Amino acid sequence: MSNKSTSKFISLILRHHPEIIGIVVDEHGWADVDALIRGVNKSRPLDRRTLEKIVAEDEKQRYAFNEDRTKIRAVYGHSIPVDLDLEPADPPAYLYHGTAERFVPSIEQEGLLPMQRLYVHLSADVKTAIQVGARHGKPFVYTIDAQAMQKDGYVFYHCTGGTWLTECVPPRYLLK
Ligand code: HQG
Repeated sequence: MSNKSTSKFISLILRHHPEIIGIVVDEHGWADVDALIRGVNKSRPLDRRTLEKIVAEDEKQRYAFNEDRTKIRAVYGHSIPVDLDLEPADPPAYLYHGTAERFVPSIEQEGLLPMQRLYVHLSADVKTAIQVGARHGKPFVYTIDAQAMQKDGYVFYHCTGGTWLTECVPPRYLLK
């Protein structure tokens, strides 16, 4: 089993379904590292060293350990209700959101909504946004007037790794 596939499985557990390996995440999204390793081992091999490598080398910095490295959480992407202790941050003038072409009519009407997740996820660069959109079909990238949103009182959060979060993006801030 590749580290990439194990990483996807860990994302699924920490963001959406800790119960599938019989673990819990606390209200801040933290799971016990030993419990995670034990749980993952029911279906695929994972040792501490490999987990450390997956976390350290993840290109989007999807995971974080707590200070004493006994706990781990996903940095973004959750559908389970967790408080990630996010601090509001000043966004760049523009952010990007990659979606699939087929969602465009609905997005034009409603703006960007978090759908199954806690936040709308935005990218700092177009290349990443294209990759995010391509997960859903033929990619379509929106440029978001983040500066105007912030001026109007919308709050942004910056995750390690270049992902930005906000609660919604009304249609008037979507530039083409
Ligand atoms: C779309 C991955 C219709 C939205 C990525 C997206 C990201 C609407 C889909 C992170 C809509 C939800 C999240 C509306 C939004 N009508 N469709 N009003 N508003 N949508 O997977 O942003 O690689 O929940 O455009 O890189 O694709 O796993 O969100 O297409 O950072 O670490 O509804 O997950 O991170 O899809 O992806 P998702 P996303 P990882």
